[in-house]
Amino acid sequence: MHTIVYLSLGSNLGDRAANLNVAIERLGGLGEVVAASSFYETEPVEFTAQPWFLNCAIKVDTEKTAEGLMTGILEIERRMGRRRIEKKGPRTIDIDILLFGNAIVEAEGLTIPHPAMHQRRFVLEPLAEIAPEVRHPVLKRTVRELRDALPPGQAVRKDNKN
Ligand code: PH2
Ligand code: MG
Ligand code: MG
Repeated sequence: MHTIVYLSLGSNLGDRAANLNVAIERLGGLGEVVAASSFYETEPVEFTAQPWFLNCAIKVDTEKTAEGLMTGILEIERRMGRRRIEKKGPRTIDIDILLFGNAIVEAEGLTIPHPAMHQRRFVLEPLAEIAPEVRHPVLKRTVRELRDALPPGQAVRKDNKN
């Protein structure tokens, strides 16, 4: 069975653009990457005392289960030198599953849709570039509607270098 999934990628350590590109290439081993947003310079949120991030969103057509995809993602993060020292702190790469088809998953270590995606401009701005009409299966709002409903704040700028 094929499922269309949307992932959020972020990096704020080392060569951030190279890290995103390597991650996108490796995610091609877990399915077909059918779309990728631009890269965006984004202000850190939640844990703010850290460098700015480069974020993007991608669309993947996968035959894996959500759990199988998560296992593959954790392996890619680990191989790219991700060290979980501080929750939400600086990282070479972070790959989050935003949407997995219309699935609603509440398992230990895996919640889909991503529980904070609708509050984060660094997620919704890149996602709206590639999937404005996709509907959040719990909130029943499109990505564009969720993006437009965000309160002001959380600086996000399209990075024209990438
Ligand atoms: N990721 C977080 C916490 N804060 N801020 C930005 N701008 N971009 C991120 O990817 C990010 C964050 C936790 O994963
Ligand atoms: Mg994250
Ligand atoms: Mg993560």
